[in-house]
Amino acid sequence: MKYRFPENFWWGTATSATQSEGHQAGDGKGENIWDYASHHFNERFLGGVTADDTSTFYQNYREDIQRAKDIGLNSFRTSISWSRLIPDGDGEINPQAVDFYNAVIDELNAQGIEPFINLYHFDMPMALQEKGGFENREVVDAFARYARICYEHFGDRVRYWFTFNEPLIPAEAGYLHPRHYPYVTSFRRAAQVLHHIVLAHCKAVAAWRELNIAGQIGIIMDVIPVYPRSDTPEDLHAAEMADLFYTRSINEPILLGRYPDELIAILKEYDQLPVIQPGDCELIANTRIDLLGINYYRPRRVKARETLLEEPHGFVPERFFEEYIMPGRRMNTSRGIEIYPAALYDIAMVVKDRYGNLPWFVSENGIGISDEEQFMVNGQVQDDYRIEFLQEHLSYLHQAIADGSNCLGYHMWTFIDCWSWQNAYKNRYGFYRLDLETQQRSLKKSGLWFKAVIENNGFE
Ligand code: BGP
Repeated sequence: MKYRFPENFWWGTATSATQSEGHQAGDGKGENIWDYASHHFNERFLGGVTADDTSTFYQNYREDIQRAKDIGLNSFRTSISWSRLIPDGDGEINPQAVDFYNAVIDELNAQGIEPFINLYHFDMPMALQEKGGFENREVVDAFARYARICYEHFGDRVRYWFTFNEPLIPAEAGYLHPRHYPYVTSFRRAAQVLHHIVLAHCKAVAAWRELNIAGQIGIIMDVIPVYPRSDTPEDLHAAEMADLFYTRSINEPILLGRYPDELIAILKEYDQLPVIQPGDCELIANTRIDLLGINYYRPRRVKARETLLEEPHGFVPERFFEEYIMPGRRMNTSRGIEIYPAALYDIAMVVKDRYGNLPWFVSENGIGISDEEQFMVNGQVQDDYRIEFLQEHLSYLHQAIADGSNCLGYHMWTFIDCWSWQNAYKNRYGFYRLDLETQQRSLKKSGLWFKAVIENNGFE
């Protein structure tokens, strides 16, 4: 076989609670920012589709886990909904949520599918958002308490825990380039949110270690590797700045135990430093994870700014660089992003060389396509483009492993077409197609292909 993967490689898929559970107001669940925003800022969601009726995993988890088994997945990531478990974020525990997550975890284990459980996937409880969300330092402790409650209830049956999915995004999308509630535009506030997320991660890791749970704890990072337009000093500097603000700013405190000195110096110079209290840096320095997940979707092509950027809302990192679309590159036009599989190799080498060859896995990678029904033949989506996408990315991953990368698995985004943060159901990512009207699931051609990959632990 041309591409054979290591023994016990994790073959799986990823999803999140808000995007798949549905039943958002049911069985005692509290409101989170997506429930709130998709009703009160409905125009920001494609077709006005709310988070209410996502793909009904809450009601159909048993059948869906059977579907996961049917295609041979050996691991499955989802998240716990903070506001389902603790409706106001910091008070009483909802017993129906405990029952639900117990049932999901037990069902996965019974089917021989390893549950990978993430604690925070963009879904701040609304009651805590009203107190400022992660801008408020008290919410850091509320998160640590929530994490501990999860470990206490489910820790005996979950071996792989993750504190956050894409920890930069709630800061960047919520407080700088507004795509997530509370739709704020302020670098300084974004920086404060990010610092508190880093602390929340550290405290959640500490709580897990205190409980002496068998298994591993990690985090899931969104990596957008940066490629300069040319090797002129200006373009190289622009690329360094993009990397500093949007990758190293979060990867280095989490993976190397400190913020980059260059970042702190720039934030001081522009008077944008968040409040960092005594003891914070020590906590960050003393926190280590066991396992890293990396979500990869696209590269970031960067060049030096050709014109001065207007900053009506104050400082933005883009004053130092400009992103551009490189002519002639392959694009996923449904999402407007470049398809660049070779980046997966580059990412693997960064983990190996810069982050101490930490064990890691691809925790999300996939292709979102609109109007997939046009590819339906006899009830099955013929998504050859997805098969090609996966083949190419996996072949670079295979090469990286051959070159010493400590990569343990590959999780595709996503299992069943799911709701998304702004595009709702426009772009479909799943191995299973979801018919929104009937909620019926049907396996796409790529799902069958992936099944064969898992059976053979590789492909030709
Ligand atoms: C990742 C998120 C996922 C998922 C995916 C696809 O960044 O972790 O939750 O949504 O992106 O992106 P989108 O749904 O916006 O196309």
